[in-house]
Amino acid sequence: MNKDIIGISRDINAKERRIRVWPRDVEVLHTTCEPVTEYDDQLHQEIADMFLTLENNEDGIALAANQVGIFKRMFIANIPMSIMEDSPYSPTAPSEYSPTTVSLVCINPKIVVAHPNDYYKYDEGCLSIPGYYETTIRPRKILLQYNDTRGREFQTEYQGLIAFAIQHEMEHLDGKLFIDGKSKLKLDGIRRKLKKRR
Ligand code: QAP
Ligand code: CO
Repeated sequence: MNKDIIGISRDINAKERRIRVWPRDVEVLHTTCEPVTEYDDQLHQEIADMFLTLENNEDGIALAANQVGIFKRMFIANIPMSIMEDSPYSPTAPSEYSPTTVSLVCINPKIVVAHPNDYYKYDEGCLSIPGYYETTIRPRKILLQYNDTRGREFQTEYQGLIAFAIQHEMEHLDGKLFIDGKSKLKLDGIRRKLKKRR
């Protein structure tokens, strides 16, 4: 994580946090996050903790606050360019910062426009449901409004994998998982599959 780029102090000593997993921590994962109003040191500590946690989890590319027990409307992403075969993902690509990874912190995110009739297909997974994947489609292009780490407001258009990740993370903030709404039979099957893997 480059703290200068995401706008938080270099002095923060990040701590790894435990990623909550389904079904054990389902209550936390089903908790709706609250809007961020204070852009203070505590918020910056939590963001640094989230980045360290994501970086320490192999194959993790995005993380929502409630996945580590923080009930604030924010998520981060750290997406390797190598899996973003559909670049350019955004007109404001920070490629001059890091040629290999796209990092993102979105606070109080709101989708302003989800372009209709154009979908992106990806093998969806979740750090809170490790070992389970399912091919899913989501709108390919979104216009996102969000605040940065100091509370400044932005609107950016995203597409492809990064837009897919943003939509997945925003559902976390509303207490939703991508397996919610599936039949009991299907959920039992997923549960069994996850248990076997441990
Ligand atoms: C959400 O997902 C996402 O099952 C972030 O064993 C999903 O970082 C964004 C992971 C799809 C874009 C496309 C999952 C790691 C990580 C696993 C993740 C696992 C290890 C998932
Ligand atoms: Co997830």
